Amino acid sequence: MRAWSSPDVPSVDGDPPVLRLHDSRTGGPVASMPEGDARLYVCGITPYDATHLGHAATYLAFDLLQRQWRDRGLDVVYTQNVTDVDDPLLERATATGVEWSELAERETQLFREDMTALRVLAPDHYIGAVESIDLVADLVQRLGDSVYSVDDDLYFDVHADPAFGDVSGLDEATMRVLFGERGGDPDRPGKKHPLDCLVWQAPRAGEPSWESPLGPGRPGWHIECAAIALDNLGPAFDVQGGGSDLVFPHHEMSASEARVATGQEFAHAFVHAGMVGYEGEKMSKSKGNLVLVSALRAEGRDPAAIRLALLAHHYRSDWEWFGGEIDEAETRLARWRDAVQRPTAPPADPVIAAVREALADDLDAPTALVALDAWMAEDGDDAKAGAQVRAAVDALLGVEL
Ligand code: 5CA
Ligand code: ZN
Repeated sequence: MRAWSSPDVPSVDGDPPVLRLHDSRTGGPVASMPEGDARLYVCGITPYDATHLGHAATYLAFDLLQRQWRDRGLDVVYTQNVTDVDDPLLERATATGVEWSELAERETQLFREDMTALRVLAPDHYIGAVESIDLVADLVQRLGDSVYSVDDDLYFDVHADPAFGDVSGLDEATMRVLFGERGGDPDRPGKKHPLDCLVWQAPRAGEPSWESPLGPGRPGWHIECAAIALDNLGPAFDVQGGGSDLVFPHHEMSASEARVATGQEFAHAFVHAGMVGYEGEKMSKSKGNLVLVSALRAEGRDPAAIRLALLAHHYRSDWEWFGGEIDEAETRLARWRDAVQRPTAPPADPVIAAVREALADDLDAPTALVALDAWMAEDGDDAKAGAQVRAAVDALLGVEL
């Protein structure tokens, strides 16, 4: 699939500190950060509705991560999927009388436009489920005996992976509840274990299906990401990312499938962004409590202010959008734009070091913003500092002043 175009990232002088990134699997910092190149997979959208601020916040978190890696001189290989065939998409298409593939293409295109406006770095590999049918069928075959059929649907026996449960660390009762709530079918008769997950779904009336060596059908959700990540990044890549709603079952299942198929670990680290809420609940397409990036843009909000409003929250925190944040961010943006234009300002090096230090501490953007606020408010006599700070804010935070 076509991605979108990435903004340029200026280089910043000086030596950035080593990034300490939180790994949800271990609950501590990622044990060893990549050197030379860094491979990142972030779970992409299911394109049945427009990008909301929760999606944007999650993609922004991994945008910050890439900017940190790039600042350290690493070459980043970034893969993201598009779940362009799945139950919720097909249900929405039927409910609204739109062809499912048209709905997927329309919302994917809007996502590209939103990501471009927010200056989010584009993936090197942007891959849809539909274009990955052969990859998925191949991976299912590599799962060998750990796959069994219920009617004509194929299931993965999660206990074929001795490390199953390692990503989320949840107990089985909690897993069962979450599995049922998040697309799984714990109560389906005929399965060996309630947590076994669908890898290939036989054709249903009125739904799309594809021919494959497994018989006709369509991919299960978790195997889609396992197949796309393994194909584009190989096993044992650096970071598997997404929102915290994906820790279980999605990232648990993908990791188990990949481990059984390859005999190697799926990813070194699992990094998750917190959930953005609105009107008292997680912002979600299924509930409809959405604040859309495209709606804010249509209101004439500056995308740089949307970005700043999201950066004011730590990526791992769960937080709620109330609306006033966008006005505050616009005020901050205007203040910063004036401040970097001053003929002289305080020296840039200390504030750039403070921003780098904050971001190296598990991508602590809110602390970076506070350090910048202080610099913007102080007077100084350095004639080059404005341009230097402007470039650093662009490179490290993706905000164009
Ligand atoms: N297509 C799958 C992943 S393979 C999917 O979860 N799609 S999604 O459209 O529902 O979500 C896209 C991304 O946004 C995922 O990483 C998800 O974890 C994240 N996300 C969804 N809702 C929120 C929210 N309210 N706050 C923060 N991130 C969210
Ligand atoms: Zn995924």
